[in-house]
Amino acid sequence: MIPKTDDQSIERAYPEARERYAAYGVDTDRAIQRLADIAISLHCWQGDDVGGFDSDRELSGGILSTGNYPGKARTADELRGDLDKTLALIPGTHRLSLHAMYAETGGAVDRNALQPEHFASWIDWARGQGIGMDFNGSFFSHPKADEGFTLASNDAGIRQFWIEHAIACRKIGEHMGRELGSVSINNLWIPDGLKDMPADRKAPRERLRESLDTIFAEKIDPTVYRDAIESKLFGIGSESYVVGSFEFYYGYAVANELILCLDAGHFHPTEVISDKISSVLLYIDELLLHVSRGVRWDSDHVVLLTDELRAIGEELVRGEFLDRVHVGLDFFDASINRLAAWTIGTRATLKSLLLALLEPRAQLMEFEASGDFTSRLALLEELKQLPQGAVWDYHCRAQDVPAGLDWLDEIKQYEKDVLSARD
Ligand code: RNT
Ligand code: ZN
Repeated sequence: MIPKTDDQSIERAYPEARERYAAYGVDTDRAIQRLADIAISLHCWQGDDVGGFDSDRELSGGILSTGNYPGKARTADELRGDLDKTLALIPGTHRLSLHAMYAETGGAVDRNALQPEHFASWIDWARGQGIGMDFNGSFFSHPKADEGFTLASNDAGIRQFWIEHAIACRKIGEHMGRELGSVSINNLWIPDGLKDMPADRKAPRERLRESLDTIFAEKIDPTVYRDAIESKLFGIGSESYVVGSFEFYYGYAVANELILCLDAGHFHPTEVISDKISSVLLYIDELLLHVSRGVRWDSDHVVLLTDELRAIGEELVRGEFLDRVHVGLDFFDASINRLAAWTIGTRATLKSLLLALLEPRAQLMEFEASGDFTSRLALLEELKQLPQGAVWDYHCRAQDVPAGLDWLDEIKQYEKDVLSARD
């Protein structure tokens, strides 16, 4: 049985929690106020297993969505309906990260010819929701990506096609930013790489650099639009070599003043992005995160409140980086209810930020500065026992969204009323 929360006990528990935290010098009211201002960019592609609407092709590009849970969105209207429901279950005002392959063209327009008008319904929807939008070029699940190479291809025609796509995406992102009055970040990720040992690691990287130089040649007003580039270590079918590695894009981002995108699943399994944030932000202005959860590999499992997610939240808060780091999500699980996947992952991401905002930072810093590592460790461990759940529930109710697990019933109901009619 899943217990329901009740507003009275949430109201009763909060003042007590506030007092417990106050004893550590932490102001819970301020923490939830700050949390309310953080926008997470929800990825449209959890809603339909990275399918998109511009073709019926299988997902390609070395990423894989597994599972066949019923009720997947089949049209843009269905996906928007699912997002409406999901956004109503998450405290705060967030954003939508849309992939180019979700264009509403009826499949009649190829990716290099996409125009802002093909996203008019999405922009109207976002305006209605009062949210901003981010964008992503789609360099996979397309006949011209079948050889595994796009912007780094040795075929000039293929390269040109994807350069045109990337440029079209920049214009679309700029349009979104202007229309919605909120800076739009356009992230570029390409799958280019090789299954087995390359003889030449250099030439594809030179070609990629040249393609990017062409793509980014035109400057766009940074108050409405920014470019991000996403690195990767390996993919399915690109186990031995990925052209757009971390070093490649970090260097390119520094040299060209672009936003770097760090995906939590794009590094060696014991390597964590939480430790990279404070280093890369010494050399670049802004970061985009793809918050994800790899299980043994870049499996894009639904994000949970793991140690690493908590460490990411801590870094953003402790380093005072919240205004320089854009938090986006990137996971896709087709084995569970897709709205629940979004809800669990986004709520977990927000919880990690709340926990970080509830840290007695001054005290921890003082222990560290005085070399009292014993107290630092003891305090960090004790903090896990404080009534964080009471603060979270209170925040959810104050934001008029379900507390506790109450959202689950709503999703089950939606599954009965809406999703079950889809199969
Ligand atoms: C792939 C990258 C990329 C994609 C999305 C769909 O490994 O993480 O961000 O997941 O663009
Ligand atoms: Zn990603």
